[in-house]
Amino acid sequence: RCSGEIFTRFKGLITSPNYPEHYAENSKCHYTIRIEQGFQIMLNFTSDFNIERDAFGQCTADVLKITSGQKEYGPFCGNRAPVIRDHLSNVVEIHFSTNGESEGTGWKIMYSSTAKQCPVEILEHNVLQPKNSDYDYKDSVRVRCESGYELYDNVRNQYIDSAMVHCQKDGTWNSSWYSCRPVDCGNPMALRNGKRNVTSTVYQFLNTYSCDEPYYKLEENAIFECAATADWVAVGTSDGTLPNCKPVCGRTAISDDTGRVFGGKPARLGYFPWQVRLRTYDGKVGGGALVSDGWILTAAHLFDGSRQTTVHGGIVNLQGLSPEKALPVEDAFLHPNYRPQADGSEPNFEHDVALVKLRARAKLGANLSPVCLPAAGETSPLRAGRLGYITGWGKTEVRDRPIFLQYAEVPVVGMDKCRGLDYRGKRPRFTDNMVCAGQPGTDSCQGDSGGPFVLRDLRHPSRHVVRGIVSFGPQQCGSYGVYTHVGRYLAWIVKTMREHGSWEDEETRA
Ligand code: 4AZ
Repeated sequence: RCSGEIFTRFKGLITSPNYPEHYAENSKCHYTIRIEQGFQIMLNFTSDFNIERDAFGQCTADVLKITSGQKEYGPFCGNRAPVIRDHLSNVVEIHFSTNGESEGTGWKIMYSSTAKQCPVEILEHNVLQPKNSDYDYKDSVRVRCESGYELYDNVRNQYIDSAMVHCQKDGTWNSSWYSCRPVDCGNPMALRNGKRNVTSTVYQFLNTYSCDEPYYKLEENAIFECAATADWVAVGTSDGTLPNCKPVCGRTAISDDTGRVFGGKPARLGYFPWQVRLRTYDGKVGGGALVSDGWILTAAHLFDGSRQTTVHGGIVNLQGLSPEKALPVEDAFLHPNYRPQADGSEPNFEHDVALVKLRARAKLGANLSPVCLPAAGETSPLRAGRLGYITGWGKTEVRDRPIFLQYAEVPVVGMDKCRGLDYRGKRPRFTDNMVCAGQPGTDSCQGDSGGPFVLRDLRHPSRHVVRGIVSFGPQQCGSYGVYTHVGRYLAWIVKTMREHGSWEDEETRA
């Protein structure tokens, strides 16, 4: 009489037979609660609970058991009401059996139900609309992704703006084919003379640029983050331009085996990596010094006959020079005040300085890298006695045209030493824009013109700075030579390089 009853309402009351009077002996009762799928049942025992225990206090005499899906509760007996906190499925079975002996007053269950709830997070990095503290069966919600992520439909293989999803009977969302994918910034821009270092190109990953050391050094900010906008954005600075790999100047591989050009000795590759050789269209040869990856500092007088010139760099040996190995030249800029014949027949080397612009930036390395320019304000006469290197393929004691680049160490001397020399009867002008250097037996000579006179940078002793340009001297070499005082022309050099310092297919930077 107590079996087979099925409860289908969303809430209700179930009691043992005769409750709250004593239940019958030798009975087997079975009740079922079965409500709509997608809902779950909660059971609540009232406190007046009384089921007979056996002689050992165990639940073998009269027994209450509850099952729901895979879950089993009980056996229950005694006089303390059990507590079941779980949400059970939409079907619950209640079994109550009694034996033949004395009995208790039984039990009373109030049951209720709620819709099955879906999780409040559907996808990682999702944004839900509406945003509720809980979602029930049959609830619908619009799914988007948070900033930096995009909603992807893995079935149709496409990005979509949003999707409507539903909380299903089983408490899950029908969202399994959607995901929030991080935006992809793609490969960051390549850096000239540098490298990208990126582990991933998606949202919030970093790219750190580095330069091809030791010939280039990083300037400015080098860390970029993949932003929500799918752009690489500079970290820590407001301006988003690419960093710059700046040529490192003044590096030399020379050891202390100094030679004593005229009185010099052959150089090895890398000793004077800034040294270049110029040959003008009318056959005049001379030297020059790379002062950046695109500019050569030289003497203006080399261009007296022709403005066209061929430049070779990164070499010490002139054998096997071919036009194909030349660094293509774009233009030559002479100092605007240079006048080779200022007053009639007397030679004039005042402002004997020129810049040659290469058609493309040179790739720097151990054999080709620039010398440093003087610092701003280094315009006073050089201190007599300071030693520097002169280099060139000019005339030596034994050969008019040596094959190997020659170098020698010479001191700066007072201008009186140069003034007193014989210039084949001519009287060139001497000014503060010139430096006199050399010593008996060691000198620059014909063919060295335009080449650099470099001094160690007193502040950075590993660096060499071009302080002079081989300009002129007596016909008879071997004593003293006159050099253009580079520090006096820094403003013109910097201005010229800046005004004409852009190359095609390079982005202009601020
Ligand atoms: C020249 O004719 C030349 N002794 C260069 C340097 C010196 C003399 C002549 C210095 O190119």
